[in-house]
Amino acid sequence: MKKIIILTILTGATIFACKTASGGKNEIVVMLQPKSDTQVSGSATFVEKGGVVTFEANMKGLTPGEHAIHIHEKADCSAPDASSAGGHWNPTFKKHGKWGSAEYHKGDIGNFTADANGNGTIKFSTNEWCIGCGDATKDIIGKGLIVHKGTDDFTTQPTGNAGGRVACAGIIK
Ligand SMILES: [Cu+2]
Ligand SMILES: [Zn+2]
Repeated sequence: MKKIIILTILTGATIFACKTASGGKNEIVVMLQPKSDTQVSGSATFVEKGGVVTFEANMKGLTPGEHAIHIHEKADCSAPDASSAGGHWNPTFKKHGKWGSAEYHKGDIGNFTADANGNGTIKFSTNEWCIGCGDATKDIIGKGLIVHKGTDDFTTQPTGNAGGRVACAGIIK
């Protein structure tokens, strides 16, 4: 019995070592669920490599045109209007704005365009996020990904006046 337990521990340690050795790549995939009586759905992938997180989202069921997408404070998508996800994720206590400008929230990804068929995609990379590093100013785990009905004007505080929440995903492993 004792031998079996030791073997299990050793095997677990080996698996962990292999995972760490494979270039330190860290990945999470989340599914966007429709909110506010819409048909918006999709998936998003976050991949961390070499201190940079690359985010890509693919969505369908949108109204054609520009839509805002942000990371919000909580991974809670339970409310029909996704209000349960809270406000924009803002661990550094900045004003809402356009990413890369003087002030912006860590969740201010920005806008993307949905085509005439309602399909949209966005890709974004940053070294200001991490996946599970535990640094509260960088860690996206436990936050919520929100797609909006409208466009972020990058000016209105603290929301960008992006309108209702049409899709939501909890960023949880
Ligand atoms: Cu938002
Ligand atoms: Zn914001």
